[in-house]
Amino acid sequence: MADKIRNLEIRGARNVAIAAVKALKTVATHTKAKSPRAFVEELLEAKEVLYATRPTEPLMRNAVKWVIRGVESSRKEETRALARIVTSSSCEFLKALERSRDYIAEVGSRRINDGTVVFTHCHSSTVTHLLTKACEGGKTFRVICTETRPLFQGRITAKEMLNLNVETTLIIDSAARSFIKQADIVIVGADAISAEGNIINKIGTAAIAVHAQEARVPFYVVCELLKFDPATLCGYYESIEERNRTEIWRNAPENLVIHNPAFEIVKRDFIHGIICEEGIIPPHSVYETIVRRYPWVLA
Ligand code: RUB
Repeated sequence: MADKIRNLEIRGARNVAIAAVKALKTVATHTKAKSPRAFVEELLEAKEVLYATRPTEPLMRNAVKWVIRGVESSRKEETRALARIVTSSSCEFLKALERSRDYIAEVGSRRINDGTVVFTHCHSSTVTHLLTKACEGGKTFRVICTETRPLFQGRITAKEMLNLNVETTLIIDSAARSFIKQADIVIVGADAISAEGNIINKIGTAAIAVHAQEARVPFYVVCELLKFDPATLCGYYESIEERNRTEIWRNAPENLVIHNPAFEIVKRDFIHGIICEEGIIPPHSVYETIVRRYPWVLA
């Protein structure tokens, strides 16, 4: 599972978190640990392997933390009983994630009306779920999506929209400023939320946010609040994954410096609202919402 996450067979923050939780369930199902202590060590080892797959994935880290926390706080003294806790808290987590995604789609789809032009970037399963919901609600809207170099995740979005019979336009990333004027709303996903209420998403998102502000097009982020990274409270910056240079140019001259960051920060000043499991909230209220709703994330 870790290999699949690392080489992007499984991608997008939500899917990565779901895969990690399923991996812990597999560890629990197949464990040969002879003592509860050995079982917890197996889980902690799995945690390290999963954490090392992609650095900019706090939802995955929070998910793993939630499941392991259930085991560590339990008073059960048999390995089998602890394994059952992993299974039940994994299922609980996945169900809660599903409920959040549905509520986000319900709230966010109210911002789409007949004739709305939606601009998006990359492929976010949360964004496409929202657009699917709007479509199922009988709304006729149009989508503009960027191709999202170097790995073209925008094509996944385009295909999904075409499967829904939504009129879709694909543009190159550098055409964003020219096309943003046609949009009524920008909706993007997120990989991480920081303590200041900034978000981290696919490289290219920040330029789109700037263009949206210049063109006075509202810019919304849709994501579960569990993408919050508690380490940012302690002064750490979210680490930005640097991917292989060959994704940009396979046989590039060796002495050419190539940078390939997968993500970047969008400052909260550009964000009209975060559409999450609490509804639409301003970015600066993220921390209070986490304290109230997910205090264990801060532990
Ligand atoms: C995907 C990406 C998505 C977020 C949100 O990047 O940046 O916008 O992960 O997705 P990559 P979701 O393809 O490098 O993983 O809403 O599905 O969590």
